[in-house]
Amino acid sequence: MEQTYVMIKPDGVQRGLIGEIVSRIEQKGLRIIAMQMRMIANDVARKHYAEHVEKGFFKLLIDFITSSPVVCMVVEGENAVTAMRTMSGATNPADASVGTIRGDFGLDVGRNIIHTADSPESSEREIAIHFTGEELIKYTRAEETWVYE
Ligand code: IDP
Ligand code: MG
Repeated sequence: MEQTYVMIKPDGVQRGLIGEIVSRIEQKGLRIIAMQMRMIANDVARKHYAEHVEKGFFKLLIDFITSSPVVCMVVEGENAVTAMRTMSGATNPADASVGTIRGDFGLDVGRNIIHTADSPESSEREIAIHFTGEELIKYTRAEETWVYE
């Protein structure tokens, strides 16, 4: 089982998409093992997006992600990192396929609704930024014998 870090961004929360997104994650068969609504502090945002510090959009990205509540999650399942990236769609909603979260609900790269870690290594790094080990809940979903062969 793999874990991935997922965050519904301020635009997703403000646009009333929390339920829709959580529902898609549940319906996929993935297990949400941590979830909390938060205001992201500036230093946490800078750590989270450290790889983009040199980019022209960095300041706007930090201002945006700290501007309003986000929903932070850890999602677990077989190939959870790839599964969540595929469900989220391309970074720019203009390029994202219909059926993906960004493809269905977004239009602008700076308002692309959801963050999902891009690799198992990024996932581990991001989970450690946003959650403590004790906050990750170990359990199984009753339907998992029907999700996995
Ligand atoms: P990802 O979210 O699909 O992993 P990244 O390249 O890691 O995409 O970029 C992080 C976030 O920075 C994007 O989700 C998007 O919100 C923002 N971003 C990326 N590229 C641009 C851009 O060219 N202009 C404005 N914002 C951008
Ligand atoms: Mg990224």
